[in-house]
Amino acid sequence: MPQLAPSPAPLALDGRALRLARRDVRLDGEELGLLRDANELLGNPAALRARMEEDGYLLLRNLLPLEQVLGARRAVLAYMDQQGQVDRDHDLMDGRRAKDAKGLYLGGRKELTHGPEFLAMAESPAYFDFFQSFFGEAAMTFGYKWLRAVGDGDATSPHYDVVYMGRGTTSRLYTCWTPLGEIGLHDGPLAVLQGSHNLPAYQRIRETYGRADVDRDNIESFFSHDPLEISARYGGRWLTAEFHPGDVLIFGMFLMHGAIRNESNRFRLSADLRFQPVAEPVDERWIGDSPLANYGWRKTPAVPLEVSRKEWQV
Ligand SMILES: O=C(O)CCC(=O)C(=O)O
Repeated sequence: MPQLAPSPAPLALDGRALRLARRDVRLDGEELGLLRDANELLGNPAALRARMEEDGYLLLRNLLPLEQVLGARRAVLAYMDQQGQVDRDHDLMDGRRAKDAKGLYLGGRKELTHGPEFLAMAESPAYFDFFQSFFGEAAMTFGYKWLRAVGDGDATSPHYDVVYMGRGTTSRLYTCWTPLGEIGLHDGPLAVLQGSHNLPAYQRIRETYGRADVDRDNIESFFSHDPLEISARYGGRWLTAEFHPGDVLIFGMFLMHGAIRNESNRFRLSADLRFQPVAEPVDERWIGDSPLANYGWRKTPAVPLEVSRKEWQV
């Protein structure tokens, strides 16, 4: 296990406005609060599982060795630099956007995601050790790796991950959102809606939207573009944090999450990696040497969000 550094000093809930998906939210503890870390529970799998049930997520600071994360960052930026995306008036590792460079989705690009530097991070023994202990049995990860270089103004809208990967186990499959560098509040950190995983008010959403499959149903995939519309109507609280290389945010398939807008001149680099027990059924779209991925989604215009939600009555 890597050495655990103390958690950073808590941020002030100073009421500043952050753009979450398409809406300004106030960091005031009401509209948006702060994630708590679960580092004190490491080594106690029962307590970690209980915390996951309660909060819907585990924020683990310094889970991954720094050199693995920075190695992956270097590899991603070198790849982007070859395509002229990085402003080389600055150090490569700053990850500044070249003039007019846009955000890039780099998931599934095996020449990058299966290169030695990226893979050393994405399949780090630190993940396998953690999940072996958390599951109490052997863990596996998907062959497909999701990788994002988020540009200025980009912000993911709220969704459950199950709509993309719900054909295997859904109760023991976890997303590991992994920052590949410092991600401050204005650099596009992830935000989660605590309570969307277990509050009774979300039951109908879990049973309708939560049973959709983007390849079969060709839905838009996001549940809303307005995070506060969801929390005002169904309850729960949006939470975010500043992230540092080595940190990992782990959550299940039924936790609503999205991202705060990146307002910086640097790319927000992050990977989302998936882990589950080896013994559980697996969604075949994401494994093997050439994963099929989401083969049917958006091949024709997707069913508009409003139409799906009307049908689901949510
Ligand atoms: O990084 C993002 O903006 C979105 C990530 C995400 O949706 C996920 O990790 O499941």
